[in-house]
Parts: sequence; structure tokens; C-alpha cells
Amino acid sequence: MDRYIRKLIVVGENGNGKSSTCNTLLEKEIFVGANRARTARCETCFIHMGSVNVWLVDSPGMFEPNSVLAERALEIQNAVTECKEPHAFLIVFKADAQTDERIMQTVDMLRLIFGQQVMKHAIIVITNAARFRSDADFQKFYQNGKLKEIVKMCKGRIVKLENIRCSPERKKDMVDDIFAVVDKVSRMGKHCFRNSDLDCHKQMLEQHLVQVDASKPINEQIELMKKRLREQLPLQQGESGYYDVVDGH
Ligand SMILES: Nc1nc2c(ncn2[C@@H]2O[C@H](COP(=O)(O)OP(=O)(O)O)[C@@H](O)[C@H]2O)c(=O)[nH]1
Ligand SMILES: [Mg+2]
Repeated sequence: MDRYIRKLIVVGENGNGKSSTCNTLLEKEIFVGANRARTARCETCFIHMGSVNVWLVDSPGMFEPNSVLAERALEIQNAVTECKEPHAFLIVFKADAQTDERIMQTVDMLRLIFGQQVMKHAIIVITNAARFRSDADFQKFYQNGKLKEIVKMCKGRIVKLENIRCSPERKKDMVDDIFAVVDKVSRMGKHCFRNSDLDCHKQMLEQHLVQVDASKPINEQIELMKKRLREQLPLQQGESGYYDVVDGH
């Protein structure tokens, strides 16, 4: 029988713990940490873990200061070229460090980069989980504000992870929880992300890159990209799919 593969793409803002999360999931220090040179490219790793293979892409931070959003967005989109038809997108947020505005910007950017289908495969990962005293404490944390809305969009797929301050046993439990959610969303590897309009998203980002000034505020850049995407997506998608989801929050 073929080995079962889990294909994962890790996304989020710089400093939220993306690379640490990748290392924790793979049980190896493979991805570069914050205190070493940070690459602005996707980094891919494929490893055998017991009876499963894991294919993981660590993507660059989404909001690089003083740059046009589309620059990083195009690089992040490469994740699905490096790892085609992934099973899940792990959206990494850091406990206590996230504003409602940044949470929405992150989700908006993901939909602009990959299309609304991304949310069907999204799992929210909250790092720095040592600050939660109990599961109830964690639940209280995400039943608030925009995070609550995003969790609803992800059909309740939210997990916590402590990459540093916890015992190996506790860490393993959290990793098992994450993989269980991955297997559920992928229906044991049978259901993966696809978007036949990805080229349209890419074209929109390329146009944005050459036409928009980096000094434009993030929210304005996002609104411009949404508008352009609506105009460019095939009629059906532009009118119903993307339009509804983006404006519906
Ligand atoms: N205490 C704690 N620190 C973390 C955790 N995850 C990451 N960090 C630290 O946060 C910083 C940024 O992490 P990194 O994985 O490089 O973030 P990235 O920029 O999203 O890839 C590093 O100093 C990590 O050691 C966590 O779960 N708990
Ligand atoms: Mg990193």
C-alpha cells in the first residue's frame, strides 16, 4: 500500500511561530528560526514519519514593512507550486499578540492569494499556548471578536501549540491533536485544495505589484486587490463566490 501523505502549507505573519511550528510538527530543527537570517522564500521539506510522509511548506511572513503586499503574496502563492494540492493550510497566530484588524487582514490576504477555497482547508494554529491555563481558558480566548468569526469560517478548526515552554509529552499531545484535525479536513488524504482560477489571482497580484505604491496603507491595498479580483475572476466566481465571502464578514 502507498504511504499516506500529509501535505501542509504554513502561513501567517512573521514572528508568529511558523518556522517553530514546522519544526515541532516534524520533530526536527529543519526550518530557520527568527534569530537566523530570514528568507523571503517558501521553504519545503518532505520527510518520512513512521507510516506517513509529511510534506510541509514554511512560507514567508505576509506583512513585510515597506513593501507592496503583492510581493510577498506572490511568493506565498508559490507554496502551491512547490506542494501541489495541499491538504491543509495552517494559519499561525500568536496568543495575545493579534489584533482583530490583523486577523481579518491575514484571512483576506489568504483569499486573495489562493481563493476562497482556502478556508475549506484552513486550520487556525495558536502558538505560545503555555499562556492558557486550561482548555476552557483557550476556548474563552477564541470565542471573542474576529477570531470567533474566523473559527466559524473554518468550521471550528482551531488548535493550540506550545513550541518552547512545555514538556515533550505535552508537545506530542498537541502535535497529535493538530494531525488529527489535518486528517479530518483532508478526509485521510482524499480531499485536497484545488483552484482552477489560481492564474487569475496571480495576474491580479502581478498587476498590483507594478501599479501600487508600497506606502499605501494595508487596508487600502487589500480593498484595491479585492476590487481588481472581482473584475477579473470568471463571471460566476466574481459575482457569487469570492464576492460573497469577502464582503460577508
Ligand atoms: N514561548 C514561545 N515562543 C515561541 C513559540 N513559537 C515560536 N516562538 C518564538 O517566537 C519567535 C518567532 O518564531 P518563528 O518560528 O521564527 O516565527 P516565524 O517568523 O513565524 O517563522 C522565536 O523566537 C521563537 O522561538 C511558542 O509556542 N512559545
Ligand atoms: Mg520563519
